[in-house]
Amino acid sequence: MKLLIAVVHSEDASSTMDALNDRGISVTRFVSSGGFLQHKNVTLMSGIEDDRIEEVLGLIKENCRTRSEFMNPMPPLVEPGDFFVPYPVEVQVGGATVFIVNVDRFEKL
Ligand code: 2BA
Repeated sequence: MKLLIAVVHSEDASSTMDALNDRGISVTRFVSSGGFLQHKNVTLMSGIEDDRIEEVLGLIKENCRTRSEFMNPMPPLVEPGDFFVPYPVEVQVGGATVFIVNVDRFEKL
């Protein structure tokens, strides 16, 4: 068994969870946020049999798309008389960031 941890865009989380649940795959959702953009995202956690990993990755890929988001860079220290125009920087986010780790043991007690 593997534990799949996927960080997905908030707008893609429900459709991804629905697609997994429709195939009988259990999934737990955490509200999270990215350290770089400090925007809300969603982390999905799912215990999966090894032979279903590719199916699950396919469903995540189908439901999560890449987006452009903007961040405002921190202003530098400016001297009196200087000025700083904060141009937003475009950043590509997603589709999904996925970690797959081995599970030593899985129990439902
Ligand atoms: P954030 O940390 O808010 O990052 C959002 C996007 O900003 C990233 O998209 C990437 O394009 C860019 N980015 C992140 N850190 C950067 C940096 N130090 N310098 C320049 N650009 C940077 P994604 O790579 O698609 O990541 C989306 C979200 O997935 C991340 O949100 C974070 O919550 C999570 N994530 C990505 N890689 C991760 C990792 N190695 N470990 C844990 N979480 C990760």
